Amino acid sequence: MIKTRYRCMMAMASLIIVGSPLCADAQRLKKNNPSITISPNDTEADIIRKAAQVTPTNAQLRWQKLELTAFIHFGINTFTNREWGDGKEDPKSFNPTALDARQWARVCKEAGIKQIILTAKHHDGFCLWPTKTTDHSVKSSPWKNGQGDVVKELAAACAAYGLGFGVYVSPWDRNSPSYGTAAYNDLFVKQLTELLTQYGKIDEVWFDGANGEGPNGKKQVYDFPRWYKVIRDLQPEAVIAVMGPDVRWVGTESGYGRATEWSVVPTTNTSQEQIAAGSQTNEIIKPEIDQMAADIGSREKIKGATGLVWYPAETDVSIRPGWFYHPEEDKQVKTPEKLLDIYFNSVGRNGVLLLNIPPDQRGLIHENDEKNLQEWNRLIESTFKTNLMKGATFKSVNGKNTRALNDAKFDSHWITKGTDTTASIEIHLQGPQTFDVFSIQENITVGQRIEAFVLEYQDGQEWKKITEGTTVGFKRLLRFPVVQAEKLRLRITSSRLNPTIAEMGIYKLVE
Ligand code: FUL
Repeated sequence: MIKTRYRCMMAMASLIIVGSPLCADAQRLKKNNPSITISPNDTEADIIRKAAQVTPTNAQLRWQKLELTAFIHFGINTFTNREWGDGKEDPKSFNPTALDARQWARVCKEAGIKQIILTAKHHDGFCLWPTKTTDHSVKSSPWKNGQGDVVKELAAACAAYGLGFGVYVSPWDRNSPSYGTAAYNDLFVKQLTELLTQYGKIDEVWFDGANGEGPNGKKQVYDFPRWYKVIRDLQPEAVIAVMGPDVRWVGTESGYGRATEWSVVPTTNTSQEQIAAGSQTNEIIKPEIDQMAADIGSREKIKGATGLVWYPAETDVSIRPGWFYHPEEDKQVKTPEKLLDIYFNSVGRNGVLLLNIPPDQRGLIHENDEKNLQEWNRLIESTFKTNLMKGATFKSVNGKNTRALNDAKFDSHWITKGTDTTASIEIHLQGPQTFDVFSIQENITVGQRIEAFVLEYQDGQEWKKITEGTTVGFKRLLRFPVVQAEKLRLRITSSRLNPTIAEMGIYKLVE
């Protein structure tokens, strides 16, 4: 007995980074289980069960709960009216006349956005902070006589408005003479170090994959493992996105995630030995998956994996056609209705929305963007203000803790008893209600499990389908033609392990 416990404790200690379902005690005791190994002896059923027990790290959970985040694309391109600079721009062209980072933070805050990521350096290599690594930065610009620091101003504004703060640092640098050589990786480490040590807490570091040729005609070999380590050492609570191990790109720039969106994905680039070695060397595993594939985590996809990793989707899109501000696009700002559709298809599809709002040449978010964001926020807030399921009575024969279904607490949950992976919950509303939105959330701190569900209403003696879905994850939102009913039934028809529900609700869309 003592021996078994000792073994479990040892397993936990050595597998903190990669996680492993080696023993049940360790499973129960461990808080996070962001990756799991698959052994050659595992059956398909074992793999499915393991997938259902992969859970986010604390940083990933914090990030997922944000739901709405913003990108600020701002830099030399704002002044040259381009999307991609070539690095030959004169720093003197950077000259915002009324830059006010507090306005950016206020507009975002009022739109319900919880975190802002700034393009500290885009592909043109121009740095928005006075870096010691190059003169191609704000310090060579006329803005504030070369004394300004956009990163500092936005970090302070985010802190003042209670928003998270992150940096986009482009690995591709079309200005740096060392790009294409090993020396560039050292320069990049210096730039990262400045950004991660001089501006307080950094919540997200965003790496794009673009990779061109340097002055020597060679493509840069990016030293991502080294860069990840710098970030883990200096800002251990930050998530590293897209070309990083914590957050994946949803695969399009349209703002629309997949209807079936798994946060657990297979690794095949890492052998079991590598994952095991990683636990000793703190190696960071980034799953090499095709982020654009239609299916990334189904039973079919995970059955040949050597490991399983929590790797959730971030859905990025710009409020305008371009990522940077262009005056000719002032009338092409996405409407509140379009933004609402994006909300339902990003946040409502188990993703975090990363909405780009590019400031103009004044250094301000344009009035048109602000207006549409305010109206978008009104639509969301007023729709989700009243949960018409409140006060309902719930009946689920094989479920436990029905009280948790709408106690407005994400960390409590309803779950099936025994080994049941399907369930039926009858919902008796407080009188007939009129609604056209269904919201459901799993408690992802125990894993993502639900694979299929149906929502029905009772019409006389008959149960009629309102809507249905596949994955749930952190949040699934569904819209449908208006229904009036007093009795509903949720049937979970497939799940990888005991399904959980953290919260549930029905709402009426507000116009
Ligand atoms: C892309 C970049 O090339 C775009 O300019 C933009 O920054 C977008 C978010 O990522 O890959």
